[in-house]
Amino acid sequence: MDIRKYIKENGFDEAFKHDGAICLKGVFDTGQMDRIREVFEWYRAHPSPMGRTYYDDDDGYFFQDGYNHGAWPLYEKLFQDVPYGDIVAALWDRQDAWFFADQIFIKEGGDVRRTPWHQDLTPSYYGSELAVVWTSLDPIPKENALEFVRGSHLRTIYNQSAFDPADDTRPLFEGDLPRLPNIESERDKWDIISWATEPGDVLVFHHGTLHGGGKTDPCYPRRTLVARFIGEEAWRSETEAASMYDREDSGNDTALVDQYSKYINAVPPGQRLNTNPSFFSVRPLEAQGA
Ligand SMILES: O=C(O)CCC(=O)C(=O)O
Ligand SMILES: [Fe+2]
Repeated sequence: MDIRKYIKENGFDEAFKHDGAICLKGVFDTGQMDRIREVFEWYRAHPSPMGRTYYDDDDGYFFQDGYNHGAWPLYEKLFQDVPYGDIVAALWDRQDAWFFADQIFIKEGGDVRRTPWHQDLTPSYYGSELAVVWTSLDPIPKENALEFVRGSHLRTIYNQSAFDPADDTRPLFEGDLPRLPNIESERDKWDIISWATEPGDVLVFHHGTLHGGGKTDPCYPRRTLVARFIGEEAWRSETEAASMYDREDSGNDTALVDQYSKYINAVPPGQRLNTNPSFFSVRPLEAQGA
């Protein structure tokens, strides 16, 4: 498949700009999904100290891990076989992209509640070329899908969610960021978009887009490999990434945020994020003549 053509002809680049979330259908073939599964399985078998479960009183299993530096060489190899770079570069109308962060999510083994609404962005960086590529190994019906608030990446940056079972909007960070709105209790007031997906489909969203994950049930587990990217238009702001964190009761989330803050804080304020060589270059396969 000519991904750049598919993205242009269907206006996904414009949709990404305005909506902050898109769904590309059938872009990875079964061989490429096998490669994604290999990375996912390695990652699952080698969790980082930041890996943690949530909502342990619930029936099912909900695990998340991120900034697992041991996984980075596997991601780097994956991008030689699977055209992640082509997707994000085409969405930004660029020839270059840089890897920014790894992550996995597992929801399986029973009923697992919704993932609270949140953004993946903090005020320490910003830009139009920030993309999360979200690929599930499992088919996902619309009622269980990851959901997005259309256009929210162009508006307020909220505090993040502490994933408190009793209060989805309880802030994770100290400081004066606005608290997350209770989107779930007033869904009709928000322009929510989502898609049923099959393995091979890919969701791409801006780091600043409000998103929340649907529940899962025993028939529909959700195992997801996430890759985050930055482009030329991705900037370090004046805000220190770690300065606002509530260290008292955020559990491993604080360690996770600290870990990725190191990479962001290594970039001087006002500079492009890609000046940090830790964020390795991911050339589109097409540009390499593949
Ligand atoms: O899979 C989920 O439920 C949450 C995914 C998410 O928050 C993310 O990919 O950033
Ligand atoms: Fe997220």
